[in-house]
Amino acid sequence: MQKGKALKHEITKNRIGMTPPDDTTAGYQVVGNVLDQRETADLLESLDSTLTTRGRAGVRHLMGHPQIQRVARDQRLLAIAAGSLGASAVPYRATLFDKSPDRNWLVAWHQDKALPVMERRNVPGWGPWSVKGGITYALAPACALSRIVALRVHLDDSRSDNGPLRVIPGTHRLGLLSDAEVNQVVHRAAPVDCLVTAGGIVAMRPLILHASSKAETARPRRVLHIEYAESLDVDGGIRIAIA
Ligand SMILES: O=C(O)CCC(=O)C(=O)O
Repeated sequence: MQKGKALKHEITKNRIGMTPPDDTTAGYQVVGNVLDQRETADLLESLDSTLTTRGRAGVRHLMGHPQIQRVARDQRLLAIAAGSLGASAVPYRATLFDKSPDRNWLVAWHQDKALPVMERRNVPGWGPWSVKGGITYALAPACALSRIVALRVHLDDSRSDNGPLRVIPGTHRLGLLSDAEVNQVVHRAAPVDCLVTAGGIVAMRPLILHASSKAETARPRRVLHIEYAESLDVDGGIRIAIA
């Protein structure tokens, strides 16, 4: 089936099914009230006191941060990741996305195609390669990315006015899309805002088309984005790096 037709079929199926979006069909899932208020406040306090330098959109490569490691390995998060990947799910990368009045940003529609790796290896389907913040990255093939899920831990309420994540359900099944294909799909599809209160989690497949707009209010929207793999060993000796 052509990609456009596949998407239409996927969206129709979701509408007819009228089931709440789940990871298998929609490529994302909203899970409310995972961390309680105290846990969210402690995490924010710890991040505020330790991550004093932030980039335009936040801070990347945070898996070495003790409190983030603890959250990433929390049984509640592992259980959500296991729902997509099976019991071997392992966290490998953490990023803080910090959208606030001081740093108000947007991201255009895209798929997450890059994986951090231990070393460069010439394996078909992998590349181009790059280095970001001292970590080697490769664009990965769709089969490797289908064994990844990201859990976005919300540290603030994510509302329609503070630049929430927007997704186009089902698009993770379309494989790797070119820029022209992304434009085509976005043109026809109805995006969904992922709204959740602080302490809730949005699970998302890396290939789901996603974007976010600038916040229209002064409310911060901070999200800890933790990625999990079914296994750190992926393809032809390539091993995902902890970053
Ligand atoms: O948090 C956001 O608004 C965007 C996140 C994003 O673009 C990403 O995870 O690739």
